[in-house]
Amino acid sequence: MTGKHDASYFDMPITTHSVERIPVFYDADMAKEFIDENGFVAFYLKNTNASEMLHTKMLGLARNSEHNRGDKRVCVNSWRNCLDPVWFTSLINLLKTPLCQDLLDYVGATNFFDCGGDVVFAAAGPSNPTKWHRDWNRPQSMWNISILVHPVEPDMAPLWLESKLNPGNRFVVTGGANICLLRDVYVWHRGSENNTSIDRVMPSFRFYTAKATEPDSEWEPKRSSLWPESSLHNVPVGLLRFFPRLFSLSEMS
Ligand SMILES: O=C(O)CCC(=O)C(=O)O
Ligand SMILES: [Fe+2]
Repeated sequence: MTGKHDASYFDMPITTHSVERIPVFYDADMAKEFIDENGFVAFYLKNTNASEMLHTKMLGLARNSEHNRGDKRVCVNSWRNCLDPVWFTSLINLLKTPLCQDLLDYVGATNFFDCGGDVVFAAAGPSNPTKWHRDWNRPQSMWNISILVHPVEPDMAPLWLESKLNPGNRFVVTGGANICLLRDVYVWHRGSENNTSIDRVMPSFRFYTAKATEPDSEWEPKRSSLWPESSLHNVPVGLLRFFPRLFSLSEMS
């Protein structure tokens, strides 16, 4: 486990009381309680082969991209990914998982934003993402769901998170394939080193709440990456509420 050898471990002026592997929930009430306390929660994706296909797709994408997050680290965030059937199928598969829908409703993150996530190639050392940070300047406005598409061990660049209400409690996102992590991107987190010979692939999907569009919320610079209306098509009716602009279009027609 990361410790004294990792400088970023000491970046925050907070005494660390505990580090534990993130618990994975099946029960909605317990999951919601965990979110209230920590600002994130892990749950299981319905088991399909979507994860396997997404793993291959995302790794291919990252291998053809520049290392834009530091040496051996690639972020592939883009709304365009969802024009690809594999990404799109994975998104639908995620949204069809009842616990996932329930939790997105609970936190009010029912508007799809974009998808991508990071690949941390084998033997990737420290980089900016391995320092403690927040992704947005406002709480409860953007929520990210990351999917473990392969088992992630403690030395395979897992994500670290700090509890919202108990900052001394830290959680490491390790475990088997099909574990999903829902997190408020305002929660403190960091990546870690990959000390294995296996590439860590962690696709993610982002959803925004009404709060995201409030003034001074960094919304304007981010909204340019929103999926354009003209590209929205073939979304199953039950899932339309996650695509508000398409929903208003279909009501008009
Ligand atoms: O993928 C990682 O290990 C860290 C990425 C990160 O900080 C993020 O996705 O916001
Ligand atoms: Fe981040």
